[in-house]
Amino acid sequence: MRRRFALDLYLVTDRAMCARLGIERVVADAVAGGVTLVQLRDDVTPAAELVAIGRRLKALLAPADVPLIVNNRLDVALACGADGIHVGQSDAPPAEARARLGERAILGLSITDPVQLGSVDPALVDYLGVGPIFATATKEDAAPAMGLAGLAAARAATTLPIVAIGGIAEGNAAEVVRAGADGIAVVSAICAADEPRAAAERLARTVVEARRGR
Ligand code: TZP
Repeated sequence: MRRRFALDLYLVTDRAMCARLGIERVVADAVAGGVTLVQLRDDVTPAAELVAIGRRLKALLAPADVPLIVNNRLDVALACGADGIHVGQSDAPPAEARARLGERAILGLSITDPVQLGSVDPALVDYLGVGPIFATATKEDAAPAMGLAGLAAARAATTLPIVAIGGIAEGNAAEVVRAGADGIAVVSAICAADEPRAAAERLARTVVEARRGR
């Protein structure tokens, strides 16, 4: 059986943006504000150091029952006891990630264009990270923004849960949910906020209200 998760407000960490307050403080504050899922995303920190960070985050998230997902790095995910893994189109294939992490793990896959949905096995993958929806300066090699129309096309083409990502902030979160996203994933809107907890509270409220009005 898969571990339970909620995509409502999905925090993706950024090493540089979290440096001011420290990643543990950012994550703890964000969860206190309503974040429902946390992804440790870091392609530069050496594995041993990232495993130690992952273990500390796991311990911090456990009382709130918020799962920890590791981006791309299967070995790190396994070693720190993460609840799941998120892979991109050019990372390890979902079948390999599933085989290595087991049936309980949460497995997310990035979709940068709705045409990629044709090769997704819904029995393997638990949710889709769809984006970038809007332009973002956070990911240097991001694909072109697909806009709300791209998100709506993805929504129409799959029954898998969708978390939208890319350029999402307080001002546009509601329209993203109205276009069919089950939740929103953000980096800068929380990691670079002066007060991550207050930012998370506002975003979480926006998601809930937008879903109610759908
Ligand atoms: N994948 C697609 S866009 C993106 C990732 C990791 C970065 C999103 O960052 P932000 O700051 O929320 O726009």
